[in-house]
Amino acid sequence: MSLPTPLPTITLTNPDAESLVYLNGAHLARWHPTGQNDVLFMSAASNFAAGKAIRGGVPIIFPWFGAREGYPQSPAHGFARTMPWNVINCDKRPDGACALTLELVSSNLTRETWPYDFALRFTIAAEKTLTMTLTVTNTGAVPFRFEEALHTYLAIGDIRNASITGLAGVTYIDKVDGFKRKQQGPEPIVITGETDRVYLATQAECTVNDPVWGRKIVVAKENSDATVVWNPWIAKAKAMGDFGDDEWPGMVCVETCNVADHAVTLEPGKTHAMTARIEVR
Ligand code: TA6
Repeated sequence: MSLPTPLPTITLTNPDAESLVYLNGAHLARWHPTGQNDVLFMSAASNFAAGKAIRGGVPIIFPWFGAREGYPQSPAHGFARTMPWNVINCDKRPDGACALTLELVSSNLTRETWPYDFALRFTIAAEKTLTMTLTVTNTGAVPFRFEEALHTYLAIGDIRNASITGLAGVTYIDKVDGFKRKQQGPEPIVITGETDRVYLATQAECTVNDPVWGRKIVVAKENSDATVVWNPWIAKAKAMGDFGDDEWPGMVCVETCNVADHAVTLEPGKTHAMTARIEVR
């Protein structure tokens, strides 16, 4: 699928994969391992405009997740995904692949919304495996508490035939049932309706089993204590203007994050790094 590029973009190409990153939000929009279907879902109805969220790929969520408590006028999922990031470098790694690093630092604009000083760095190495690391540094003089997520949209053949393993027995917040806390059973997760769950106290690797496309997508992580699983299903898909009414069967979000009970408090001068590692088996 070719993506429109009205915004500044960077294409990463190596023998194992091709990827596309928008500087708007440091948004990895495409990761296409050689010989595979695209692994990241992208809505055909997505916006690609400065200051607007992109509906697919890997939105970077910071410094709050979902609605901002006490600030109804704040945009959902923070401001990092809609701001322009700067390219810091593209390091050739020992294995020959390129690791691209982008940065977003606090400014008068961000301080108007969130009164802290920070530096975010996002590093992507997109080859046979996709490795993404989001690093948060407190560059100010006071501690701050933040939520973060790599809100990864995975492309699958059909959600109605897919299942997700790795979260058996884990407690989750069910956002489509009054934010009640429930416990996941031992069986693989199957999606039969709008599903929006924040799994807590889990560092587990998750596997999306996709029999329609005959593949498994494995999402491993470091320094992340929560995982979100989301599919909008029929009604929510229709309600989203930047998401096709018929696109919900072709995607599932498995999000690597620190949110809710696992928001991070960072002391001045300290750094926190969260990594997601995705591969197709
Ligand atoms: O991560 C799942 C979620 O929080 C859902 O509740 C849904 O709102 C989704 O994110 C998309 O959020 P967005 O702000 O991009 O429309």
